[in-house]
Amino acid sequence: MPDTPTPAGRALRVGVCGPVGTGKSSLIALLCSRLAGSLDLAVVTNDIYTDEDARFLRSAGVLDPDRIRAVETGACPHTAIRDDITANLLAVEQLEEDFAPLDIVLVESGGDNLTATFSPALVDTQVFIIDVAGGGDVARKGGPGITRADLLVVNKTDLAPYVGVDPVMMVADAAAVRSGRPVIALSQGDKASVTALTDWLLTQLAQHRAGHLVPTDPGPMAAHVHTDGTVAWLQHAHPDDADLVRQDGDDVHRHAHA
Ligand SMILES: Nc1nc2c(ncn2[C@@H]2O[C@H](COP(=O)(O)OP(=O)(O)OP(=O)(O)O)[C@@H](O)[C@H]2O)c(=O)[nH]1
Ligand SMILES: [Mg+2]
Repeated sequence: MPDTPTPAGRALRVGVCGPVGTGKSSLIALLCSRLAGSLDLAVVTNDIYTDEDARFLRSAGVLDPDRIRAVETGACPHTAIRDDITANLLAVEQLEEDFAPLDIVLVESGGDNLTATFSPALVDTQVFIIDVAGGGDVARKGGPGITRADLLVVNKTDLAPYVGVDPVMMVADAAAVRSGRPVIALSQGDKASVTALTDWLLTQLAQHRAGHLVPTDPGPMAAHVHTDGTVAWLQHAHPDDADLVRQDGDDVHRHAHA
């Protein structure tokens, strides 16, 4: 892909989050092995107590080790990607400075729970990963990552027969709560699924470069129900705090608070 400057003047920042062990590092290693020959990539990992994920990715040999930086959160993983993103932002910006011009910086969250999502101030687009080994019902449990991440990956589909899960049903369950947002059933060994993943990322990059990618916040909060029965998500507070913008599906409207 040509070295096209982006309107933002920086790399596309991609968040990867999801519960512990669902395959975040493996997905990043996969993307690096597929794309590092044609794109300039870098990675920031988050671990609570160690730099284990960064060491895993360096040892995978998919990227120059200097392009993989670790943030040790020392606290709940979601804090460092959502509430106080300073350490992550500094790591991303340092990589962008050291290896300019980068095409993509991938940020791996520490393994967390179904409520963790990235702040849109840290990443331009985000992937949430669950896996079949976590149980076929996980996709139905909802939460902001499953319902509103830019991409949902249902990983390790090769394990489905061994854990008694129907991956087609799991993807259908996920699709039913995502209002048309994409879902990819992935397995490291399934070429078609890996191509679907890389195609999604390249499309995001093209949109970023064209200035069409608007980071959206999956939101940290649970859905709530309005008196008229519509389900809503809290989007953001306005500076004057007089009212809030809420979003029902894709229909944004104003909503005054007492
Ligand atoms: N069978 C199978 N195993 C996979 C696949 N992807 C990842 N794994 C395995 O799942 C395990 C966890 O993968 P990781 O990539 O370390 O998961 P993670 O989400 O980064 O884990 P944490 O960072 O500790 O939360 C490893 O043993 C991987 O080899 C897959 O597509 N199929
Ligand atoms: Mg990991």
